Amino acid sequence: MNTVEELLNLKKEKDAAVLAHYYCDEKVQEIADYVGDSFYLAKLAQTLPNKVLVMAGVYFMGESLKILNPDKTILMADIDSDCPMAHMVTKEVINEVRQKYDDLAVVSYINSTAEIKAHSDVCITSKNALNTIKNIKENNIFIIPDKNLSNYIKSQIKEKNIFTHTGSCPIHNNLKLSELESLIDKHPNAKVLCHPECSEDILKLSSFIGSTSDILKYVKESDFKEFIIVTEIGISYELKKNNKDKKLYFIDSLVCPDMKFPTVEKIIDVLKNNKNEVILDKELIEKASLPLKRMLEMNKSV
Ligand code: CIZ
Ligand code: SF4
Repeated sequence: MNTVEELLNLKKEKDAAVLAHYYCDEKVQEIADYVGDSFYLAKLAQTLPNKVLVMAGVYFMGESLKILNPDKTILMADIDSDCPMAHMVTKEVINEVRQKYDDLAVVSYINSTAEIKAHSDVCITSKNALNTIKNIKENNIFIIPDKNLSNYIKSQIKEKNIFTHTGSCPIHNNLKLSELESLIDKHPNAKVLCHPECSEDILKLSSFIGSTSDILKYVKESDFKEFIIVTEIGISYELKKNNKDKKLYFIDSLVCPDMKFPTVEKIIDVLKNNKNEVILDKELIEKASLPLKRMLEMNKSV
């Protein structure tokens, strides 16, 4: 039996589906039942009939699946896949800010731990951040943990008092301006599409700023033929698959090691042995589900 057959049999036997993020290795994206960003996957999971979901992505994504689907078994393809940014803010910081403002909404980027979500009012992803924040009734908005995403939102929404935390994605934030500039020099006609986790210097050079799925949509629908893609390199799999007539240039250094931990072999092993289950306390699930559900409710049409 080959790997694909073995996986198919296991999925049938366990009533399981495999969900993968766009940043995963292409072999994983190839065998996954569903591939997407964290917003899409979180929404989708609620509609899936399967008892077991294997998450090929980082830990906060598995947590979000569990929080929104407490009756399902969520297995991490690799239990060590974690997003460093998710741990860059503490509940003490949130509590301090809450004491300073009455009219405050604490908005946590989905790249945060379940505990931080439980202390937040609403979650955002890079896909729905602008729509969500525009529709929040509070005037003071504390966005955690990503300073780059927050500063970008701040530049787009002037009517709110938005303040930011200090966290950032070590991959997107560390991209050197010179690396992007040299790619632009080589391909001066290319549109530059950037993820909002990039630093302000990088975003200044962009023709478009958006989430992974926004970037995918932009390239597919655009009449332009050349694009420089400034986000994690794993997105190249989906982009190349759908845009054979277009020239796409990627940034070699934009690699998230944790997103590459899941492999097809690990997914098989996890399913066979019921390994790496995401277990969360019932009270934590209840509290953390509120901001996630609020996000979904506020973005029904997005
Ligand atoms: O929200 C996600 O899935 C992440 C981490 C990035 C994006 O822009 O899709
Ligand atoms: Fe976290 Fe950055 Fe990796 Fe995304 S690319 S999972 S934000 S470390």
